[in-house]
Formats: sequence, structure tokens, C-alpha cells
Amino acid sequence: MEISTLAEQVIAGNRRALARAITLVESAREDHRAKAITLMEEIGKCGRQALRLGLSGTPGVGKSTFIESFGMMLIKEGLKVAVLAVDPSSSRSGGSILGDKTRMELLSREKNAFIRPSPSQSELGGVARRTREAVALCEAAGYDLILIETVGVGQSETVVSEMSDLFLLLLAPAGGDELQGVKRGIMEMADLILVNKADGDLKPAAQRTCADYAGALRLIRKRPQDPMDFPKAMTVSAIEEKGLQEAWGEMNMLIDWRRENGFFDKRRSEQAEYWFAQDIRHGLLSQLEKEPLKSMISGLASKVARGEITPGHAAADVLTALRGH
Ligand SMILES: Nc1nc2c(ncn2[C@@H]2O[C@H](COP(=O)(O)OP(=O)(O)O)[C@@H](O)[C@H]2O)c(=O)[nH]1
Ligand SMILES: [Mg+2]
Repeated sequence: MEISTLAEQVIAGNRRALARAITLVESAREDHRAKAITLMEEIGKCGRQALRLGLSGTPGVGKSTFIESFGMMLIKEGLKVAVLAVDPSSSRSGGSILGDKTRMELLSREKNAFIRPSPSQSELGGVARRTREAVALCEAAGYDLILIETVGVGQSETVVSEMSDLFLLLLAPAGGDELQGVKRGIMEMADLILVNKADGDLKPAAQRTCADYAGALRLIRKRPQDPMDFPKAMTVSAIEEKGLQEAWGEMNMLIDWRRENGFFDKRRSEQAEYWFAQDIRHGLLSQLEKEPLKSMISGLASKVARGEITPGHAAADVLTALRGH
């Protein structure tokens, strides 16, 4: 099929075309990559803008349950919702959202929802680029809200926050009074912390945890992109569908403020620059893993190990060879 036809069908909201387009951007084949670049240029022209919502949380906090309840709530308000995932570890473990479809039973049957699991790649750089392009494809296809889920595995939060307008951190109620070992860097990325499972016996613990995090957020350096009182911590119950409307209200308030004050567009511009730099890095690194450089490097590595050539000299040789390609 012609790429321009595929682009038209995606923009017309054709689900099968969207799925096919995502498969194309996920492909590692070089001829597919060239087509994917053309496709991304074509769909970029439609100028649609969705709200991109990043969602992170360790396994078991209730991400899938939250996405089901929150997604269904938005669909009832007449919105179209897409769900994507960045999960570099998911390839074989089955930890991806596809395996979670039972927890998203209603959402996965909705005609106004589109759910796509993480591409089965083990390398975060590749997963990141493909997900980012999938986000743009869903946006062009007319989805109003794009949820990008990730499990908390270090780097993946950065990747998701760099493709989101808002970043949500989902937490479970803590047993003790300690903050649940959430790294400072991740706290600093969050726009909204949602303490889930605020229901039944867990409700008091959820409220305590929420208060702890609200306190911790106040100690974090103020960011220019936040109005008063943000970032915030709130409690929700994904199962009982409580607090979701309030959380959505806060998200809209924050987004409206950022739009009015120029931070929304500024952030997207910075993200475009970030991904430009990342794609260059990723492309350069993948050159090193391809022939002829791959053999050259392993040959030189042995010589370096035997002391036959200095590391600096060997590296300079590789870089000279790289420039020659
Ligand atoms: N009590 C309670 N349990 C919940 C809630 N949300 C999720 N769970 C439970 O927590 C477990 C993990 O949920 P899941 O959505 O699969 O978490 P994920 O690994 O983050 O996707 C399941 O047993 C859910 O039923 C909630 O709001 N309240
Ligand atoms: Mg899940």
C-alpha cells in the first residue's frame, strides 16, 4: 500500500490502518524505517493534538485497573482513549498490557478505545522511539487522550515523561511510615501522585501515605511549569471508581494553566529536541553493532586487552572508520 494512502486512512480514524501503521513504525527493517519516516511526516500535517498522559507505577499498584476505570469514565464523557505501553522487560515475561487485557475487559471491547502492548524489543532506545511514533499516530487518528503506561524500571520513567504532557505516578498505600523508596528523580518528574486502593481496610493507610507524599512534594524544588499547589498528591480507588473525576479535574486544571502560560508548547518543543538528540545517539550506537564495525571493534578489543594497542588509539581508529561510512 502507498504510504500516503495509509496516512489518509489513519487520519480518517481507521483502526486497522492505525494498527498497521504502528506495526510499520515498530519494524526494525531498514526499508520499513524509511517508509515509517515518510509516514510520520505525512501524519504530522494533520495538526491534531491529543492529551498525552504518562502513567508509572511498580507492578501491583493497580495501573491496569486504574486505566480500565479511568479510561471507561472518559469514554462515557465522549472521549476517545488510546493506551500504549513502554515496558522493555515485557518481551517474554508477559508483563505487558496485552496479558492484562482481562483487567481491561470493558475498555478492550470499546470501539472508542485502542489498546496496544509494548513492542517486543529488549532495548529501551528502540522501544522508546517506536512508542513515541505510535503516540503521534494515535493522535493523528483522532484519539483525545493517550495513556502511556510503564512499570517502574529506572530509565523507562524518563522515556515516558519525555513523551507525555502530564506524568502521573501511581502508588499503593504503604504499610509503615516510610516513603516507599520512590527515587527522588521520579518524584521530581511527577505532576500528580495518585495513591490508589483508598478503599475498605486500606483507606486509612492510603490517606496517611498521601499526606506523606504531599509533604515530600512540598520539599521539592519549585518548577516553573507548575501553578500554585502543584505537583499534588491525591487518593483514588480504581476498583471503586472513587476520586477519578477529581483527579481528572486536577489534570485539566494543570493542563489549561500550562497552555495559557506557554508551558505546554514549550514542553513539546523541548521534547522534540530531546528525541532528535536521542535518535542520533541511538543511530550511531546501532552502527557500532553492525558490520563491518562490529568485527573491527571485537578485533581491536582483543588487542587492547593484550596491550598491543592503547584504548585511545583503538577508539580513534573506530571513529575514523565510522566517519568513512
Ligand atoms: N483494594 C483495591 N485493590 C486494587 C485497586 N486497584 C487494583 N487493585 C488490585 O491490585 C492488584 C493489582 O492490580 P493491577 O491493576 O493488575 O496492577 P498493575 O500491576 O499495576 O497493572 C489486583 O489484585 C487488583 O484487583 C483498588 O483501587 N483497590
Ligand atoms: Mg498491569
